[in-house]
Amino acid sequence: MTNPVPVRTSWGVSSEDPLKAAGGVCDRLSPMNTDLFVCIDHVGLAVPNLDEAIKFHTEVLGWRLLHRETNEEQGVEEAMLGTGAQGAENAQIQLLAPLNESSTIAKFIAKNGPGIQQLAYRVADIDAVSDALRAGGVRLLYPEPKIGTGGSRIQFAHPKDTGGILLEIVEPVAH
Ligand code: V0V
Repeated sequence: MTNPVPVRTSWGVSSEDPLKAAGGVCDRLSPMNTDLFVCIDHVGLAVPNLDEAIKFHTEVLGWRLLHRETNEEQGVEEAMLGTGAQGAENAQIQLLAPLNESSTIAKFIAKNGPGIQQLAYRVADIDAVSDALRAGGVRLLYPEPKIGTGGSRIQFAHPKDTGGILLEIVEPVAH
């Protein structure tokens, strides 16, 4: 038997691989532990006025406007912002303004005021991740993914099943 190699973790130094040490717990989680989540794609902010929010993010915070579009189905006018270098896996900020009064963003602002509305994870295969989430008892909002920013495929998990966060999963358009 070989000696265990010390492993540094955020909670200290263990003499054993923490995944092995967790044993049965990791075995049970293994279907979800397959790196299907690529990175944080974006954080979505509900804003009452898109132009004003873009102005604040570009002129005061120094972020760059990368993309702007209207998504009628989702009831939003939106903008994506990134930092200077903006590597492929750097998270973006998504500004979401309501297109009309029945928009989910209008309802969110009426109830909570402007602020963080969603957290979006990028995934490699949205169908596989949707299956895994459903198998884990998470309710998804749509039977099939919808079209999101730039033609991506998007799906949402209900906040009641994710610890109070509206979780979006995004599969970008393949290039
Ligand atoms: C509602 N709740 C939230 C929430 N919205 N909790 C955390 N974050 C949010 N954003 C809570 C709310 O406080 C209630 O809890 C409960 O869920 C039910 O809320 P509700 O107000 O009765 O329900 P609705 O009618 O507002 O619907 C909520 C959902 C809706 C999540 C179903 O917002 C939705 O369909 N969202 C997905 C689509 C979306 O957000 N599109 C805009 C972004 P209590 O009070 O009962 O405890 S479009 C986009 O992201 C694009 C295009 C993209 O990324 O590409």
